[in-house]
Amino acid sequence: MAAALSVIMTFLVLTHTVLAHRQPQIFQNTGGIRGTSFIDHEDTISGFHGRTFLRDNIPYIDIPDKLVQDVYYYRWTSLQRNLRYVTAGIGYMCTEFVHPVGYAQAFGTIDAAAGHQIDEARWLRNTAYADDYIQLYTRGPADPLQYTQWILDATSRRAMVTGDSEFLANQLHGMIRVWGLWDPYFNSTVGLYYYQPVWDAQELSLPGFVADPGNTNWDLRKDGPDTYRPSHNAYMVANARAIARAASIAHDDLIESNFSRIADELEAAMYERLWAPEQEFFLGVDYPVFRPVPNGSKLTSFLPQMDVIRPDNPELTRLTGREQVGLFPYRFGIGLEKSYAQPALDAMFDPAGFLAPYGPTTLEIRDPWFAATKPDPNYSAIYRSGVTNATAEQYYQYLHTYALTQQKNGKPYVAESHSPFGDVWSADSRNHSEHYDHSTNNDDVITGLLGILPQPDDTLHISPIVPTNWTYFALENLPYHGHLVTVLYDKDGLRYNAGLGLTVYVDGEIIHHGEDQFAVVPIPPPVVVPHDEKPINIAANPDGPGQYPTADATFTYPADYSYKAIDGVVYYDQVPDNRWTDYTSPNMNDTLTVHFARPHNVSSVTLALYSDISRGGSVDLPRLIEIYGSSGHVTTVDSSTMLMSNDHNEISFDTVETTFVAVNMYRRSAATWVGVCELEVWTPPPTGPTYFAVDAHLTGANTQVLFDMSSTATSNGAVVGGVKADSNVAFSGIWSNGHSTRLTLSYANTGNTVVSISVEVNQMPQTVLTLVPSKSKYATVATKITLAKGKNYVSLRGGSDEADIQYETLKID
Ligand SMILES: *[C@@H]1O[C@H](CO)[C@@H](O)[C@H](O)[C@H]1NC(C)=O
Ligand SMILES: *[C@@H]1O[C@H](CO)[C@@H](O)[C@H](O)[C@H]1NC(C)=O
Ligand SMILES: *[C@@H]1O[C@H](CO)[C@@H](O)[C@H](O)[C@H]1NC(C)=O
Ligand SMILES: *[C@@H]1O[C@H](CO)[C@@H](O)[C@H](O)[C@H]1NC(C)=O
Ligand SMILES: *[C@@H]1O[C@H](CO)[C@@H](O)[C@H](O)[C@H]1NC(C)=O
Ligand SMILES: *[C@@H]1O[C@H](CO)[C@@H](O)[C@H](O)[C@H]1NC(C)=O
Ligand SMILES: *[C@@H]1O[C@H](CO)[C@@H](O)[C@H](O)[C@H]1NC(C)=O
Ligand SMILES: *[C@@H]1O[C@H](CO)[C@@H](O)[C@H](O)[C@H]1NC(C)=O
Ligand SMILES: CC(=O)N[C@H]1CO[C@H](CO)[C@@H](O)[C@@H]1O
Repeated sequence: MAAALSVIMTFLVLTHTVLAHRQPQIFQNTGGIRGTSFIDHEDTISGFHGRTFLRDNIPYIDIPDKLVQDVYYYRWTSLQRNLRYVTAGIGYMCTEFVHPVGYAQAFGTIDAAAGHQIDEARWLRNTAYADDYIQLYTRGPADPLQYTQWILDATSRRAMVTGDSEFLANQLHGMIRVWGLWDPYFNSTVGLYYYQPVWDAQELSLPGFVADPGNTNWDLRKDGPDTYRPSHNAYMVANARAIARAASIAHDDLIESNFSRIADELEAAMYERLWAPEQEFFLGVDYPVFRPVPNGSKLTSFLPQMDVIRPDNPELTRLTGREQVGLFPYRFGIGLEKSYAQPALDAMFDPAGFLAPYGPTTLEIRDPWFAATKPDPNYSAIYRSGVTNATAEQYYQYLHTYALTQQKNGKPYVAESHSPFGDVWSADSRNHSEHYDHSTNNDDVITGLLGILPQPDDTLHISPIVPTNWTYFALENLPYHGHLVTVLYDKDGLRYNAGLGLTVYVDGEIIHHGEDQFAVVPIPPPVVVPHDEKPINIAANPDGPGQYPTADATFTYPADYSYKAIDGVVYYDQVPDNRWTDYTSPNMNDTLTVHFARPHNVSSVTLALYSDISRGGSVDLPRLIEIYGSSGHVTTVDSSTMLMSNDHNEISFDTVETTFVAVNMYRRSAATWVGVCELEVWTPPPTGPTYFAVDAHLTGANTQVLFDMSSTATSNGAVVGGVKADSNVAFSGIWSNGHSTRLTLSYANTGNTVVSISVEVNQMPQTVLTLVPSKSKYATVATKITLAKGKNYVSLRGGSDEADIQYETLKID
């Protein structure tokens, strides 16, 4: 491959018609940042749908191993399928299953996967994905206690990729709140955390078999007894260190030293209690006691004392048997000394240990309870510690095995779990497991194989772990500290024509050249996109019909669903399904309409157009599209404009004020129909001081948008009504510089009772608003609140079943 350096703008605009083929405005403020194009940016991704996302977001690679490379590109598409736009204000999250499962928490979140997902998403150019997702945990309603997790650690390490350390510092108090939720599962005598293995995302793991050897209690066998686990405790050490780091950036010495001490003590307890010298491994310890078990996020049921092998375990006897979770601590920097790391490494390469054709296994193969589920290699930490005899070839062997595992029918693929010995997924169900997102892969390629070690200061560290016979590799347009970094290694200089050895570019300029594969290079200070300027999608609805925005269509194929066009999920597969189509419609044109609760100023519509015509289906691009709003016809996109199938098409027009956007699509022929995976309407975010209650996320059996012509807050009289005891009117995306401010609620209370409403800021109750009866008029009530720096969640929780309460606006000034 020979390529000349050409400088490209990151916000690639492909056409100058009304169609701008890009995520709207995302990179508007990165001003002047440029990358390189040694790798063919189109060819590499031509086999995938949703190429605009890939082009705008992913770092490209070029390596001698096609299998690892193909899986790398596939994994960006599987991540994309799992990115869900929740609602304006909240922004993005990441699902573990593309169709959220019943046990998922708020908006389909499952915290077990979040650390992996943040580790992957931190390498996307659009920082909104991970910013929003992190804040859904630190400030929003996502549940960080359902499963064990290392979200705080991932948040801290991510800041070393974005260079946005202020964002990390701003999360400090939210991180401490998340930490504190785990207090009930800490035994201070032992100095460790415990949980059931099933909630450590390891159902059917060794403790369950040891506790139920006779297989008489399936739940116990599947879930396992409470156990002090090396995985969970390592996550907590890493989470505590993340808090200490956030505190250090925030110049809060007390919190920093407190959490450094907490981390050190927890780590010391791990060596003392969980390291088994006789088995040379980190092991779990049973903790069979009476304690509440989580049921979803709620502590509702109690697990009886279990009659296990050790009915009570005062001596803290360790399990016999080495599990894969004993390999996890190294990833978090724990056990990186020869006496701990060498035996772990040896076990990974022992055919009776964890080594398998599609390994590592979850339990040693020699163990009588041997069974296997999810792969999760980490080896780079042990390799780099230099305390063992690990080789780059061994690292590569595991990475290649991992890529070999992520296959189905000869193509990259991920489902829930894989057999260690056969080329078969052991958990993979149709319309459910596809593109399962509960593992790290691309972060391993970037930080492990290709050796980018994120740093807190203005340096770039390159330390690849590649086999000695590799003569080339490239990592191109990697976002790092708000710059685009390209790393080329070309032993003989023939592949990239950019010289022999290692060449490093930052924003299109050569900043380093050397023969060695290793480098530490100073780079310019971070460039951070202001968070409060990121556009929002006002069309997304996380709840389905019953709340605004709503979607309807003049015709919908019975197996499709107009709501799918505004569910925030974008992927173009036939199965799992995610679309509206008018397949079988008798009309030559059909109209898909999204209705907002109140008028908005709108200047574009982005359509993720579905087509399966090249996959044997009958849905094709529209021949012509007309857009209508409240004031009539807005624009027409005719055949002179190239529409892209299975991708985003942004249609821009002069701003109109409207309560709906109607998209009238004409079929190309009598034998083809039209389809939309997602209809997005991106607008600038509200900046206050006034926020409309009808824009908030509403929960409660009766809580909904009503139209009250006596309200003048909006021109269509939209207000929130049905505010009852079970209500939560949750405003998100309220921006603040982080200080005390006045909150004024405009409401009507038509009952005779005084009603108290709890005001929660970022999930913490702060104050109470007293809503005195206001007859049929709207009145205001004010209070002082303290907001955090950046985006805030402000919830008005509660109401009254006796009174009729309506909300107009919240004013923050
Ligand atoms: C350290 O932090 C923990 C967790 O937030 C808190 O409970 C404890 O009081 C703090 N200790 C000190 C000395 O500040
Ligand atoms: C969990 O809670 C739900 C609803 O509160 C209840 O229906 C279910 O039985 C509970 N499950 C367990 C295992 O306690
Ligand atoms: C903590 O662990 C010790 C030692 O196993 C045990 O005796 C004690 O009951 C545990 N404490 C709680 C609160 O469970
Ligand atoms: C590393 O040392 C172990 C003994 O701890 C040995 O079994 C193994 O073969 C060595 N590996 C390599 C790659 O030299
Ligand atoms: C796939 O699952 C979704 C949600 O679970 C369901 O609505 C849809 O009908 C299913 N589709 C197929 C093709 O089975
Ligand atoms: C490196 O050597 C291994 C083992 O001999 C071989 O399988 C592989 O193809 C070689 N790779 C390259 C890029 O030459
Ligand atoms: C088809 O387009 C015409 C012209 O814009 C429009 O009046 C009609 O409502 C459309 N039909 C449907 C079913 O959307
Ligand atoms: C739309 O923009 C106009 C002009 O800036 C402004 O007067 C109007 O209030 C805006 N409408 C809405 C709903 O924000
Ligand atoms: C392969 C893998 O999971 N890599 C991780 C290993 O651990 C280091 C930290 O010690 C992480 O940065 C890597 O992402």
